[in-house]
Amino acid sequence: MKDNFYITTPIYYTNWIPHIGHAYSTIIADTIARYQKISWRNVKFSTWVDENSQKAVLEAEKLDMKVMPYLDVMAGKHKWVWDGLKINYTDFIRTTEKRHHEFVRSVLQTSFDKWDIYQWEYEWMYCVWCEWFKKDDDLVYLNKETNETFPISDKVKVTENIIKVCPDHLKTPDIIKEKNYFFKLSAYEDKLLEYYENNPEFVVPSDRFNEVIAFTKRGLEDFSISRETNKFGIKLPFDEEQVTYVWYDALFNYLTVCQNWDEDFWPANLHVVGKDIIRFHAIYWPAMLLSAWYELPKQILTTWFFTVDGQKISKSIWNIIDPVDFSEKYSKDLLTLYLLCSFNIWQDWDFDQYQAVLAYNAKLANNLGNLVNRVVVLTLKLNLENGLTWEIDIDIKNKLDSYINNYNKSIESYNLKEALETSFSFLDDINKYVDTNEPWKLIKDESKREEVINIFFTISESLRQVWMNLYSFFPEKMWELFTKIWLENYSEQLEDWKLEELRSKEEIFMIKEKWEALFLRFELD
Ligand code: ME8
Repeated sequence: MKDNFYITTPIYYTNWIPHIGHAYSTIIADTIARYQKISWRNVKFSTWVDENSQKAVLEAEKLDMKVMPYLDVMAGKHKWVWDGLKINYTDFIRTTEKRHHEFVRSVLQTSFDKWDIYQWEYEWMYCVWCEWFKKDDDLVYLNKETNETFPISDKVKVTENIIKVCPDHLKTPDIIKEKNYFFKLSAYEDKLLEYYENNPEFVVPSDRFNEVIAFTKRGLEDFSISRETNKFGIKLPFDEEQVTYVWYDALFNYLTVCQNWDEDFWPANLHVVGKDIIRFHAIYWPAMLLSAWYELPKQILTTWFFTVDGQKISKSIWNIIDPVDFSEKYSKDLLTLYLLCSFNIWQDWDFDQYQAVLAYNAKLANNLGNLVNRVVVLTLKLNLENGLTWEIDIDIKNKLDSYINNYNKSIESYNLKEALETSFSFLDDINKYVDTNEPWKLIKDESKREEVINIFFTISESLRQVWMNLYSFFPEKMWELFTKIWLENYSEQLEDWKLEELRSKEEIFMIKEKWEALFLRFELD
């Protein structure tokens, strides 16, 4: 009986075409999903677009389009990017879908009936671009003449040229005076702290979790969940003059896709989110779920941010690195390797094409590629007959066992960088083993044939194991490999969740002809 595994990407806004930053979160989720699938789990992997936003309405207006046709185009572009990157999602959902509207309205009603949602009139600053309310402390001063910004703590006098703006968008927030509905987050403080305490791995990496806990302990404020001026969105069931925005509207998407009567995927095993939205996922979201009587997600994996060539990714430069173009220019494997292996998820970093190519050449073209070539050359010279017996080198066998152990630990804890690194470091060991044993010299001596055969099978068994572990990261290339070496139905078997079974097989593979290098080196322009 298979366990269910449910993983999600963030719910992306539609006023962007996904850029390399979005591709980062999605490729992480896709890799984890694939590993879970080949490890005998029934996987649901959802991705989405967050459509009911004021930003989308403004973008459509700018383009002189009606909102819905604009959203259709943008949803299509999102899908096009994920399909272009061969992302294996099982659900793609839009927040404008009817099933989502109905579900959100039912949840809102539940929380309203519990007195967790109440009405209040207030005046506040609001940045449309963040879709978030701002306090004075959240803003910076902007000198319109010099375009310089400086902190609000400077207590400068506001003049025509010096204005208060949102630090991320450099725009003056709107002043909003409205009667809105609020969610009683303050009522959930103790319950949340109790959940954090009982689930010490709820948010990883732990630094972010500590911030979440400290923030909660400082005291939580209720937050607004509806707008009376917006007309585009999900109408509140208890006040049709207002629409809900961002929180109920976006987050409950994670549950809308779990409403099929014949599936049971909730609670989610893993939400993958960026550090910008961790508070909403680790504080607001669980509180809203508790209010509506749902179980809480098991874990949230938080990623940091990257810049491109030192610049913050913004709409004006997003085309510089379009993930589909990039993976067509080089390869999807190069993109995956660079995103997942070069940096820890808990640090900000710069996306540098030069470094991406270097990493690919070193790890896939040289380390793995050369070893594969060596095996090809060796086996063609050996001219192997069927029915051979062989023994794996004991030292390598120990290294292999500890490698598989480490790999499993890393990938089961979603540490993809470590899973890749441990694979490449094991390949280093194998390359060293080949250098030391020099089978190409031994092969000239007929009396050493048995020894060479053992060396060959030691390498090939090691490679077979590494390939299966790399399958979650580079499925197409590994599939190509399995086919070339006559382990033809391997990919199908893996896709049929048979990783463990294949791992324990002692398999002999055949190479019958020389082939082109698997991972071609890229020259740097
Ligand atoms: O925030 N580096 O959507 P969004 C790494 N709809 N990751 C990046 C990145 C970068 N430069 N830029 C974006 C939203 N991301 C809302 C969420 S929840 C109530 C609603 C990734 O389209 C990262 O995962 O702005 C980040 O959290 C997500 O995209 C934000 O996507």
